[in-house]
Amino acid sequence: MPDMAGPILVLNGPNLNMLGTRQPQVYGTATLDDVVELCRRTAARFGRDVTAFQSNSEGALIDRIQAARGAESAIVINPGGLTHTSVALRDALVIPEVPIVEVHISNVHAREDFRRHSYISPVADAVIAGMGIHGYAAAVEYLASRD
Ligand code: DHK
Repeated sequence: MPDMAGPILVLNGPNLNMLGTRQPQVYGTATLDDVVELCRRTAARFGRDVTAFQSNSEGALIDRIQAARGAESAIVINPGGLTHTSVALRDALVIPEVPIVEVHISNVHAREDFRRHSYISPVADAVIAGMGIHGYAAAVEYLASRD
C-alpha cells in the first residue's frame, strides 16, 4: 500500500495548460507553473513533496492515475471539462485508494448549469470551487496535514 508520507500528486486536465491566458476573468492570471510552485511551497511546509502532471488527453490522465497506486499518497485533481463528462476518470480515481480533493478555480455553481454536475465529486474526499488557485494550496494543506 502507499507510503503515507509519499508525494502528493497534483493533476490538471484539459485546457489547464492555458492558465494565465485562458479567460483570465474566469481563471485568473496565474500560470500552471505558478500553481505547481504554490503546491510545492505549501507541501514543503509540511515536509512533503509534490508530483505534478497535466494533460489534455483523458487516456493520459487515466494512465497517470493508475500509476499513482503505491507511488503517491494523495491526489489533488482539477479535471477541467472532464469533471462533467468522464465516468472513466472517476473509475480510475478509486484505483490508487488514496484521499482525493477535487479543485475548481472558478465557482462552477455560479456558471452554466452543465458545470454543476461532477462525475468526480462522489469519489472525492473534499471539493473546492471558486477560491482561484488558492484552492490548490488549501487542498494540499488539507491532504498534507491529515496523513
Ligand atoms: C476548469 C475547467 O476547464 C472547466 O471545464 C470547469 C474548471 C471548471 C475550473 O474552474 O477550474 O467547468
